[in-house]
Amino acid sequence: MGISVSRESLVSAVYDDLKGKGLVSPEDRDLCIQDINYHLDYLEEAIRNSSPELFEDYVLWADVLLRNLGLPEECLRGSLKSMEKVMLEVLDDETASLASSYISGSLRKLEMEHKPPSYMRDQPLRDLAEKYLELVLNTEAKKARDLIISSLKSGVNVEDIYLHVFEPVQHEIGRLWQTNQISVAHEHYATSVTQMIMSELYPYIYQASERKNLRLVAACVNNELHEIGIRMVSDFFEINGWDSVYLGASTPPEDFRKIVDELKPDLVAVSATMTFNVGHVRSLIKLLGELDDSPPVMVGGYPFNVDTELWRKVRADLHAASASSAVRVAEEFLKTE
Ligand code: B12
Repeated sequence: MGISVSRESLVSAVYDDLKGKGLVSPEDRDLCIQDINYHLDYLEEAIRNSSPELFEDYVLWADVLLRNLGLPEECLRGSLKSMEKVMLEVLDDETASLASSYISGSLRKLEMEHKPPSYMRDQPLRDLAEKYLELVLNTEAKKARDLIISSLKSGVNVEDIYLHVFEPVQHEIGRLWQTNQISVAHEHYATSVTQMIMSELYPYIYQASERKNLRLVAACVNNELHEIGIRMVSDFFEINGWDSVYLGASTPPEDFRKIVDELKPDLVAVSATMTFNVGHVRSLIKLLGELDDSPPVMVGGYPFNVDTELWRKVRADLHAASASSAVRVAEEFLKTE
């Protein structure tokens, strides 16, 4: 179900309500309108997928972000309450009560503890991960690279470096940005160092002894820029004897369809990190389903881990929460097909 009243009139009514309550000043108008639009994008996508979890997760995330930017807690709560009030006034009863239940559910969640914990927890290779994090935060790319290459030479395998160093460090970088402890520049630097080192690891990745004569095409959906997760997934398949064709970030749907039609893979892996891109996953799956001999589609990424039933709702054939389980889940699926 969507929200059918014009977006513009909805947003300006919410803004007027906030102005009336003295929660926004005229000089903050543009920023406030941008935020209301962002809240509505997430609410619409959550409702479209019958997923209150997606909206709750977004609201908790936004609260941490905004409070760490120094905004008073009433800012987000006030916007959500104004959104709820306006929607109850202008939307049809069914949509309004659904939207209202999503918003009030998220307001209740806001009352609970939701400070994001550090990702540098007890895990294998924790010391290595902490050292790597420190080096990338100190802009020491060469030392970070030497650290990873020397641990590989001393016997640590690529999969463990991916799962227990790169993944938690990238997640931790995200948490540090969200809590205003590092800037976008630091995040960009860490990400580019991680990508630079990953591209040096292909001699290890292409070592798989037994080839399985199975082909994967893997990519991010249109508009999705977070590409490291799906690249790891693609590399795990390669390490396990598949031929992986990795396309990267934001892949136009028509081109995705054409390459799948040309290559006839045994499996397609699609990634989305941002909830507002889940609709693109849904339409890509529909498009691929129209091919003769359409291959099974596996999906994954952040929203699919927040709502563990979301993969079924977008009509994917299978889902795995992480690169560590993706190959096993795929091979079991293909065996039973
Ligand atoms: C690096 C980064 C970016 C980079 C990405 C660059 C690149 N080349 O990839 C850039 C700067 C582009 C970026 C942009 C944005 N980002 Co960003 N980003 C990150 C960060 C810090 C790391 C991502 C990463 O590398 N993760 C490491 C990989 C290994 O982990 P993963 O993605 O979770 O993948 C694993 C699983 O999810 C799974 N998986 C993933 N895909 C698939 C697919 C299949 C088929 C399967 C089976 C499994 C699977 O397996 C993977 C490996 O185990 C994250 C933090 C985080 N928690 O991830 C934020 C984060 C995702 N970004 C965030 C935000 C808000 C944004 C922006 C909106 C910021 C802005 N205001 O512009 C934009 C949106 C851009 C867009 N349209 O896509 C938020 C999202 C919050 C939310 N609740 O929605 C996060 C969580 C940061 C935070 N803590 O606040 N970002």
